[in-house]
Amino acid sequence: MKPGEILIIIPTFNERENIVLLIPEVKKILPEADILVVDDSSPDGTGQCVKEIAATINGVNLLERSKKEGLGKAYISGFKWALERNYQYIFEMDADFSHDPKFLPDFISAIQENDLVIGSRYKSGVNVVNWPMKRLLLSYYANQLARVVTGIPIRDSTGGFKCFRRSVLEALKLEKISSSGYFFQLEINFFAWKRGFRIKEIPIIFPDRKRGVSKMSTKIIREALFLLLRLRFISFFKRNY
Ligand SMILES: Nc1nc2c(ncn2[C@@H]2O[C@H](COP(=O)(O)OP(=O)(O)O)[C@@H](O)[C@H]2O)c(=O)[nH]1
Ligand SMILES: [Mg+2]
Repeated sequence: MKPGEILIIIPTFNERENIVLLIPEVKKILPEADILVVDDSSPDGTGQCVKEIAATINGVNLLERSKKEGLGKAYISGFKWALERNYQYIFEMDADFSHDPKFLPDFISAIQENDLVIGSRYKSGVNVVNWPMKRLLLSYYANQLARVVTGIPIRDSTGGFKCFRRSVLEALKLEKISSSGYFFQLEINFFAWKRGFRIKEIPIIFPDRKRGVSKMSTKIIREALFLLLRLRFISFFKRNY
């Protein structure tokens, strides 16, 4: 892959301890990739930290947003940033090491024959390590429900370790994406599936974060239920999404 073709977008909110370790690790495994950290003005100074790293490591960028608006909005501004430039393969990745950079080369091989590659916690059994049982059951059943309700043939629709071909993001009407939380992931997968893009799930192992805190909230769960109903409706009545 040529330099300037791969962009890894990492959304952050209070991830200082993680991001300082993650960026060098990603660069070690995929030196040709550029990185874009989308930070929602984290009070812990994540943004400043990234600026310092960017001064020493090539291809590291920071997109600062003025307030915390959720994962979906952060990604959408990251996607726009990528599309304004020449990137062909655009990744989503969490900052907290639940997404191990060692899997990045697997995505690169799989994207050669596909348009969207999804790192899947539930492709071969359940590959989640150290999550509280309550959290695991919530995630697992939310994904099962998403499959039954929308018909989407994907086992892990809410995960955020993904690689898109540019063409998928170009086709997507970014301003129409309604979810701000994690279910934004399902919304995009649903769209890509409806549009007939080639989607592949590859197995990943997902350990819980060791540093910092999760941003999961009940607001996200509520939003998810509404999204499921809406996608169900679209699945039934509309051919085009
Ligand atoms: N920019 C931005 N990043 C966020 C926001 N919410 C979560 N994140 C980031 O999204 C990634 C996944 O969030 P995390 O809290 O680890 O979710 P969990 O693994 O499902 O508990 C992490 O890198 C977070 O820092 C947000 O509102 N804005
Ligand atoms: Mg996490």
